[in-house]
Amino acid sequence: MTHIKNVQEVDQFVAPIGTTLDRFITQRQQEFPYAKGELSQLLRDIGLAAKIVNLAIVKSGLSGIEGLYGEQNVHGEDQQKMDVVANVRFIRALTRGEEVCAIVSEEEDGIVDTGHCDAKYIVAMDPLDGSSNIDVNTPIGTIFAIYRRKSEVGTPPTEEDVMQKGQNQVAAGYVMYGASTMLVYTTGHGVNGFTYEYSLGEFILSHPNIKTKPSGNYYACNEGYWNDYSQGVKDYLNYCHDQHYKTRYSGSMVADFHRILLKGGIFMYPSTKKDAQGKLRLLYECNPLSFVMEQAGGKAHNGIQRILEIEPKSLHQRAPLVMGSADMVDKLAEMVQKYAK
Ligand code: P6P
Repeated sequence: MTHIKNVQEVDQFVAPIGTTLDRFITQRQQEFPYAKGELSQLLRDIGLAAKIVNLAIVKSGLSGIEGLYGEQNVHGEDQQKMDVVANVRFIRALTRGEEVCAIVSEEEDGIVDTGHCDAKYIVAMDPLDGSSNIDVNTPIGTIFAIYRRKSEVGTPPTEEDVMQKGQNQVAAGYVMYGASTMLVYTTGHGVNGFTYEYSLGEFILSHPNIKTKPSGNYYACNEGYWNDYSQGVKDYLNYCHDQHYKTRYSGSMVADFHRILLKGGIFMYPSTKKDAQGKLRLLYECNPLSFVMEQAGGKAHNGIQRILEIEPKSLHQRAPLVMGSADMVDKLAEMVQKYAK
């Protein structure tokens, strides 16, 4: 048996490419003895849709795809053209992949039945979060949660299939379309990040086993709503000021979340006088990012309980959200609960 000659010597110009998303998924599938490949294929379908949406985003300034679509979504929010494009791209990729029986999307009023009654999985997604930032070239993102259906395979999907607690997620993650495009996800065994290599058209493992810090000095919160926040939240924000923490709030949650995941810190979208349940949606924004944050050693709370324990009552239900470094989330909870007694 001969060995490749001079591997060390030539490594500097034939350095290994690294692990592609596809190879990583296959390797990890072997850790699930009863896995038959459906979840693996579903993750590949998400990777494919992410590449297609990424292509549209990077050309958006030249293709006229920026700006308003001219309609509102179920939340009464003006849809950007890219919201609609991303929504269609992900629904089409997931439907053609045949591993998903139903989809919940921020851009769809009701449950999307893919017609694949034999599929085991449900996807809840925000196809393009923060899309109003696309015209100013701020990073934006796709957020996704994957659940196993509760109803019998072979039957039409039900509302019970999609209205599940976040702790039931089998996988969750996000795609960040930023300076580089990254896919970050968990299947409940840690968090791994992949960077898109355009020349190969592949996501390559770049951030294995991501762990956030127990504490940090970044806080992400829209202090423009100061007058609407509870006294507990105001006390915590004053604490951040006293600690000389740095505010990093872009109006694009995936970008703010990614910083906190890698560097430590806290993200807050609390309840306000106007919106007692805040703005962010439980099923496809709070739950998936909370799952990722907890898997990276952080915490995610609504001021009273873990986000992942909240029992959903409606498809587009909102939840106040605080997530990030465990010590910082605990400190905020302590300050808020002081007023709850
Ligand atoms: P506000 C984007 O619309 C989004 O859902 C999140 O990405 C972001 O963190 C938040 O809303 C920004 O909301 O009220 O601060 O403009």
